[in-house]
Amino acid sequence: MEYKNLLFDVQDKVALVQFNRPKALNAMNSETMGELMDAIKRCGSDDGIKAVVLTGAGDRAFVAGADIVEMQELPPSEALKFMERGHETYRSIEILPKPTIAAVKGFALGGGTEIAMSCDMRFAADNARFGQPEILLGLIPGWGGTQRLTRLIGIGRAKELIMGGGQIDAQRAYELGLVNRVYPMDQLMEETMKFAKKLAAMPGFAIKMAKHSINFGYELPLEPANRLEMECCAQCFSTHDQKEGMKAFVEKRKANFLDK
Ligand code: CO8
Repeated sequence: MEYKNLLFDVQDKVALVQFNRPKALNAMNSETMGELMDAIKRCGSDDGIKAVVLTGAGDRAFVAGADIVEMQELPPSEALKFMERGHETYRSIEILPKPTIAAVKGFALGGGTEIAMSCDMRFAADNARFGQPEILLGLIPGWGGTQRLTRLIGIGRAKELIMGGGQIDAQRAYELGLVNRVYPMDQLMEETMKFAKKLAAMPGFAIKMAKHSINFGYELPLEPANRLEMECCAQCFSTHDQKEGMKAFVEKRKANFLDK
């Protein structure tokens, strides 16, 4: 698929997916949503890709939300379809069996904060702005914001942001646990790519099992969640990389992981 609104590049086994609609601050329209879904499928099926970074091209925006111009006249049935496509796409990011990092420069509002929250980690530039301002448009978050934000920062703080419609800066997002790291703008991409390449060099099956156990265990009571963890960990013992990792430790040398 040719992309009109995304840039797609692979560097050292890391896919760099950049939202690129600068005139609309990378607002998410239905065309971009289709391209994003395609890009995520590509990341999942290409064995040469071991980690994914999502970011906005330029410095002004990650994604400034759903495209308000496109959605303003939608009847509820069409709005629902757009929401379902968004949920499907964002969920495909969340459960991609490879690590994902959102590198946020500038505005990540509404659907932009929601995409970032579907990634495993969020690294922010010091100019990043987060928020769920949908209330100011007479609606509520529709791509997972009421749920993922609540799980990430807690119910009271999520209600404050969603009902108040305010924006927070990168430092506040860090304090709330919404972002993992904050960097000066000119260091964000270098540091994010460095960490993504580190993840890409990890034993891929163990990475997949860690993500699976966290994602699917998180909503379970502790007992079955711990059982899921044990089963995921036990499966790692079937891999070359587990044997190699332990052998290398015993032989006091660097492990040579083969991703199998
Ligand atoms: N949609 C469409 N166009 C946008 C959007 C957007 N979300 N955000 C910015 N733009 C456009 C502006 O209209 C403007 O276009 P133009 O130059 O043609 O006038 C251009 O981008 C630059 O924007 P500004 O001039 O406004 O730049 P500022 O620096 O003054 O302000 C802001 C930047 C604060 C980001 C401001 O543009 C803004 O508030 N944008 C809207 C943010 C927002 O409300 N986002 C949430 C949208 S709703 C949502 O995401 C709900 C998802 C639920 C799914 C529902 C599915 C049906």
